[in-house]
This record gives sequence, structure tokens and C-alpha cells, in this order.
Amino acid sequence: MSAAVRTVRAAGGGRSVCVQWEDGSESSYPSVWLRDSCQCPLCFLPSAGARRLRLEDLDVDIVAKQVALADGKKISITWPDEHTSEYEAEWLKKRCFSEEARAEMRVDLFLPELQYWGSDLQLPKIPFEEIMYNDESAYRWLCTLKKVGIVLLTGAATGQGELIRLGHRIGFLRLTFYGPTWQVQDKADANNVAYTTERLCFHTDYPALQHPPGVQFLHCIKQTAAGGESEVVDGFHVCNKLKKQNPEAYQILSSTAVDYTDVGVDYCDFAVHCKQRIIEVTPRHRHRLANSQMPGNVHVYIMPRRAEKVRPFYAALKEFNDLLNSTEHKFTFKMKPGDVLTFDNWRVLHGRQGYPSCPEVTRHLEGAYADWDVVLSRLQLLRKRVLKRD
Ligand code: OGA
Ligand code: NM2
Ligand code: ZN
Ligand code: ZN
Repeated sequence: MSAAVRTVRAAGGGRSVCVQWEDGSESSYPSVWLRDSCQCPLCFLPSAGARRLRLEDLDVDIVAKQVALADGKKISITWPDEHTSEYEAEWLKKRCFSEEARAEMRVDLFLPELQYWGSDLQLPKIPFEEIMYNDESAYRWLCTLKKVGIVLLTGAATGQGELIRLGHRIGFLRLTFYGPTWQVQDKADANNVAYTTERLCFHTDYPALQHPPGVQFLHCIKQTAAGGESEVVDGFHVCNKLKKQNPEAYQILSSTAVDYTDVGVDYCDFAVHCKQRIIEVTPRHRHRLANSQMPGNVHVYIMPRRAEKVRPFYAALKEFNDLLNSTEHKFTFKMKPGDVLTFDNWRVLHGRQGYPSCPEVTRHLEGAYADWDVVLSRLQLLRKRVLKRD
């Protein structure tokens, strides 16, 4: 993008500044915002990329006393107290208040594009070591994880510790009461149904936490010969279907607060409680799904608070569950030792088929969580490096 200014003038008695660009289009900037955004060393600390100006010192009714243009690439504004601010044309253009410019900024910062899928999913696959050492591959991994919600990394070593390495690659993992990483295998006196040989139906992990982990990693170290297949479904896609097909069920699931609890001992002892909606519609019309339907687990239960709402709630949940499990939507596959499944735990629901129990361990996954904040931060940094932007 190259931006050149043709003219600049104060408007509305100085309450705003109007920039006319070379192509004839115009952008108008409120003066109070311009004053607040001054980039001079008194008002801005470049090493922190942060404003120094304090709100106490900002006059919301400030007017631009004088505006000037320097070689089409910079505008300068003199304020009533003789303070002068300078703004690069490019910098201003990017921050134009028009709907188009704001949409562009949104796409750049939040990468909001989603690709929905059903049973026809072409599971994206990238070699594990490639994303560890190659920035383009790592960028492709995280872009796809954001857009499709699931990526299989293949060919990792088959011992514990690979997820710790993956954590270092993005920044750091999310510690929970189940430990920095956790071992999914059949355990005596299991503190979670995941640690048995039972089937796990579609769920997102850890809805009992206020801020459930955004991203989940599952590394297959050992796989059973019979059973143990993985199932995944695009929860956002199914939500959209539910909304069309049964608006009332969607309404119930996106408005009823249900209680989750998880009590036990693992990394340390814990007793967590939380309210979530099964379908959380966030401001940007994204969803966050908190759907734990692990039968037989006394520690994780779901219950709407009001008795008269319980039956309609279950009816709605069953509708949702039927859609999730329909052959049109769910994708089934079996992980091999060395596979690392990475997925959006706010979007993709996952499960596994049961398998025969055996005195020795026949199936072993190592799991870990990461927060979207950390993953998206790495994605932004890789994006800048790979696309050679700053
Ligand atoms: C879990 C889980 C999947 C599997 O541990 O929460 O979903 O394949 N495990 O064992
Ligand atoms: N594990 C896999 O919500 C949950 O109980 C998810 C967590 C045990 C770490 C399972
Ligand atoms: Zn300044
Ligand atoms: Zn799980």
C-alpha cells in the first residue's frame, strides 16, 4: 500500500482533520484521537510501542490550530498549546475510520476467515519436524489451525516430551490441574473418564475452567490394535446447522448457563466450578463450545440451574448431539504412533472409541493445552517474518 496525501485541512472548527488522498478519496480523523495518537517521544514510548500521554492531560474538545503537509508523505498538526504532532501518510491511511479500512485491519489482526467441514474433511497434515525448524511450515500449520480448526502433525518421535518441544516452539503451554502435559491411558482409580478404556463421546476439554484451553495437542505414543479410533466434528459448522434447523434448541443452548465441576487430585488437589453455556456466542459472532458429555464421570456434570429448564435443555442438547454424530458431520480416523493432533478446543469437538482393557498399557497419548493468545501471537510473528512485513 502506498499512500500519498494531496491536501489536508482542519474541519468542523478544528474538531477534525480531513485528509484528501492522491486518488481523490478522503478520510476524516477526530482531533481528540489524533492528539491521543501523537507519536512524538513525549507522548509515545517507541521501545514499548505504547502511549505515554495520560488521559488527565487530554482535552476531549481539543481543536487543531494549524495543519500542514510535508512532501505528501507526512502531515503535521500544531495544537493550541504549541505542541506539534506528525503522522506518516501510510500510518494514517491504515487507521482510516471507514468500514473498509477497519475490515482490512480486522482481517490483518484477527485472521477471522473460517473454513467449515464435515465428514468430507481432508485432514491437513504437516511433518512434525518441519514445523519445528521451518518458519514457512510453522506459519502454514498455525494458519490452518486457525482457519480449519485441526491439523495433524506427522512423524514425531514416539516418546514422551515432544509436546514440551512443541510448547517451546510456540512459546509455552498452558498448565492445568492435570499437569504441564498429561498421559491419556487406562489407569487404576482413574480421576477422569479419559483415563479409562471407555468410549468418549464428543466433547471439548475442560469446560470446568473459566477460560477453557483454546488449543489442544494429542501426541500418539502407543496405539491399541482394536478400537481407540478418534472422532472429530466441526462444532461451529454444526452450530450453524442447528440454528437453521432448530432455532429453539440453538436458543436454549446459547442462553442457558450450566454448572460444571471437576474435583479430584492430579498435579495438585483441585475443586473447580464454573458456569458456561454449551454454545457461547462471542461478540465477533464466533462461538466457543463447552460441551462435556462424558457419561460415567461423576466429576464433570452439566446441569442448568432451574428445574423447569432441565428437560427442555436436555432435549436441545440431544438435538445438538444427534447433529454432531450424524455421518454427514463427523470424521473418524485412527492415530498412529508419532501423530500429533492439534486442534481448536473451542470449536472442534473430539472423542474416541472404546478399546479392550488389558493388564499392560496398550494405548498411550500424551496431551497438552495452549492458549489462543500464545498461539495467535506466534502466528502473527511468523506471518510478519514469512510475508516479510514489519
Ligand atoms: C481426552 C481425550 C482422546 C483419546 O483425553 O480428553 O479426548 O483419543 N482423549 O483418547
Ligand atoms: N484431561 C484429558 O474436561 C475434561 O475433563 C477434559 C482432561 C484429563 C486432561 C479431560
Ligand atoms: Zn506529542
Ligand atoms: Zn478430550
